[in-house]
Amino acid sequence: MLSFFLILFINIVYFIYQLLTDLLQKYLEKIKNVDIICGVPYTALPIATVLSLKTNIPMVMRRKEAKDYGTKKMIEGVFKKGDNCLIIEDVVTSGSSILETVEDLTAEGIKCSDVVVFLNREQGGAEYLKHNGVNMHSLLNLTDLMRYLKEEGCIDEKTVNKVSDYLHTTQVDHEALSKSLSKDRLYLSFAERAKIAKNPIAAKLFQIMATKQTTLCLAADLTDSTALLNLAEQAGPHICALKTHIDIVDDFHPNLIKPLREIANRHNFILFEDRKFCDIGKTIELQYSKGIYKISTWAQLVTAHALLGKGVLEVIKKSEGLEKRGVFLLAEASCSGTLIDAKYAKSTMKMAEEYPELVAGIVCQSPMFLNQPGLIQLTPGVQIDNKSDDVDQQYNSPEIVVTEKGCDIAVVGRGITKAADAALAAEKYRKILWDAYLQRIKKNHK
Ligand code: 6AU
Repeated sequence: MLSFFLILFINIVYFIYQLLTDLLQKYLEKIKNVDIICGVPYTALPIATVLSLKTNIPMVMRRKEAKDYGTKKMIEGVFKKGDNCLIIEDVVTSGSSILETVEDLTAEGIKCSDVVVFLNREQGGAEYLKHNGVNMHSLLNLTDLMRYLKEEGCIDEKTVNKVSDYLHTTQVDHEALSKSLSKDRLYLSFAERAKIAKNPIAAKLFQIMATKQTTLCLAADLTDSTALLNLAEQAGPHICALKTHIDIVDDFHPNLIKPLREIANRHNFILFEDRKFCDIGKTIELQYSKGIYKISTWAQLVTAHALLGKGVLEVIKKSEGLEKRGVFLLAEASCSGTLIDAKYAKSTMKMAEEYPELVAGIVCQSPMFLNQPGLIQLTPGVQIDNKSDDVDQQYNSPEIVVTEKGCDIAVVGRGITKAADAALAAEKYRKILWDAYLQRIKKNHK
């Protein structure tokens, strides 16, 4: 007897899923170029699974938490960067779960412009999604559902009115939602973000970016000090920061710092030493302020790894040197084969949030943080002509990093240092990056 009811139950569930996925399939015909589908975890997962089996369109799965073993990926499945993903959801109220899914998919380079939902509760979710660039298609909305149920005699007029009153009084607060959108750093201007930044160098950088109209950080990876000074002079008018690896300069002498600072002051850019500190606090303290480089006395910005914990930020905060300083924590790398995973990136982000006065931003490859407009996303691995170098570096174009990867400041090295005319190349990168930024913020200022 028990097995009879079990089989009956499974058949009913199967029948319902078949029915729902038949309806969904109709929508797939309307929405062009769907490469993959993804159900919003967890209720929509089985629906997306049945739809995937039926249509032969591959499915990816979003985890709510990264695993703490194995691959630790947030998105599981087979996909390519640039794939168009159709999102599936059962019921929509505010749309925020859908946007969380969109955020994780976008971080993997997957495009998400459409979502199909079974039931729209008509409480403002569709408008909120639209505002965030996602079109919502619903099979049914609550008003129609009430009407059908009443026509079939399942509910009376009183219940319909009750539901309708409820919907009117529980609309999603659009003002609060648009305020939260306006906090999204991708749509705020640098001038606005300068006022929000808690780290003084980040605030200064935002001001420089806004006034010089540049989001270009030059990676001046040269080994000769005269060539380094010449490059700083030529590119100076086009950049907001000059990033050095000071320990690669063959003929380094402390006397190099004075003219370098003079050029930086004259052209109004920040000196940034990409030291990528990663050691116990005491050692970093020495590496930061002692030795021949005395980084703390001239570099307003430095990079650091979060791998060994908070010690790095504690000592950079307290060491002797310049009064105002900032740190960029590295949360994602541009090279192939990196061991950094999503969980590590999230932990790095958490560490950054604990030191708002010190951390100027995050070195990363995707829009990891959206609601912290005071932080800067620094993205290396940017070049127009190449997709990779002959070792492990991977490049994206300047437009893509700004419009799709969430980059605020782009780091360009060999794209400029190897060009026949460094000043011309720097101006070319500056313009492309700036135009892409203007396009991006337009969304919020329409
Ligand atoms: O444009 P390139 O490839 O000539 O130079 C890229 C610069 C180099 C790297 O040390 C640095 O960016 N970099 C970083 C940074 C800035 O920390 C992180 C990363 O993931 N990839 C990367 O290339 O100076």
